[in-house]
Amino acid sequence: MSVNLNTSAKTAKYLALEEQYGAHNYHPIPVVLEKGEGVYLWDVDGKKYFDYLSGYSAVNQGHCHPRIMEAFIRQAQKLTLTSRAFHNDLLGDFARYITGYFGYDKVLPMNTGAEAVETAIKLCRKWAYQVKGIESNKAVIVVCEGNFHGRTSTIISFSSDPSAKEGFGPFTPGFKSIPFNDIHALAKALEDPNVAGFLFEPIQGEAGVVVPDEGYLMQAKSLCEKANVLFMADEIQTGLARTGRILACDHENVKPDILILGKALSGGMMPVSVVLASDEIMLTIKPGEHGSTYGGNPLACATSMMALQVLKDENMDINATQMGELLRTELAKLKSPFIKTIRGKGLLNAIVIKHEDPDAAWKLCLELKENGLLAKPTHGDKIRFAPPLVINYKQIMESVEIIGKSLDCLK
Ligand code: IF1
Repeated sequence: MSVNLNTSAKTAKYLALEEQYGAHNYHPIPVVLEKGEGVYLWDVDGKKYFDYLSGYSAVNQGHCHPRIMEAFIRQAQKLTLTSRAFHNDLLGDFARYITGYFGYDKVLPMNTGAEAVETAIKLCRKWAYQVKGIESNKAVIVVCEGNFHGRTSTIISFSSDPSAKEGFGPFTPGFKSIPFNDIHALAKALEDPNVAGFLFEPIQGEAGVVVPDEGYLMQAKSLCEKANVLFMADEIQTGLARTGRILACDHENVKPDILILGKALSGGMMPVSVVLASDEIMLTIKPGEHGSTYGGNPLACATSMMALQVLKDENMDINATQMGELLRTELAKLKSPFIKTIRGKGLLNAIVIKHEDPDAAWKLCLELKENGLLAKPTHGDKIRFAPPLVINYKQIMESVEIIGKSLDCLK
């Protein structure tokens, strides 16, 4: 098996700077990007690539979408941040727009996905004590093994991935972990009267795009309703048309009690996240009990309203469904001995590599880079294929040709 490691002198210069002055908290594919447009990225040497990661699904609308960029630039020249010490002329419109878009009473705006997950955890606990009547500090939130909800100390407290939590203790109590896609395990966990919420990803992204059985979400929602437990969907990665519906929960017509969004909420322009819920839940948090400096800033409001609008205007959910089916079908046609599994929904897909070399997925990604397609392995043998939702038939076919050619490096 040949491994392509050649990088240009220009690229090497950038890599050296990061190595010298940046924390070593990532191991990126050795490519230095300087331009993005739609499904394409260009590196500092002018080489063009298909983006098959989409900023971990933060760029669903395509890089530098013209309408989102225009809204971002227009607002950036006017007013970017007031803090919540004062009102601004966009937060009210944004709140009305996004609550109407998803069908909730209220929105609490934050910035990163992890902050929105933390907000959802705090809301769930407040609701548990004030509304459900659980004894103070006794609330339990059920989570799933294989989850990824962010990198804060509380969130990694309930991670099942040793590399995410090793050496970061002590951990936050109040979480119970159960196997994902196991409805009996959930039913058993909900027998505990102190359970306040069930936090889940409708499809587990970092775990390697693990799609639950048909009906799992519907049954889970029903069990939570019967147990008076909040059904809390982390749609930070699966939401916003990525899986072929505006929300992955829409595939089973289940409505979360708490909906958590981030990433593509700004079309990749800036960190914007939200938590959506009913008045009964949202109003348990009183003035001064939660917030953030940038949460609900006017630039975020203007940008995300447009980012949401273009999803609908350009039917990106329908395109994700059609192009996702095409991608999985064409990958299967390769009949590669090195692909064990092809799985996904919409344009959130992954292949599982079959090879005796534990680094095969990484080496394949290096070859893909050489051939003009950027992707990255997750958990060793899985490679996520998640291009922007604006990808078209011709681009999918060209991508599959690159993937087919690159697989030869594993011979
Ligand atoms: C990294 C992947 C990881 C998320 C879900 C919350 C967050 C994420 C379902 C937190 C963030 C990012 C984080 C990034 C890599 C990527 C990721 F699954 F998308 F591939 F890590 F698992 N809920 N996912 O996926 O949102 O605070 O990052 O805005 O940390 O390496 P954030």
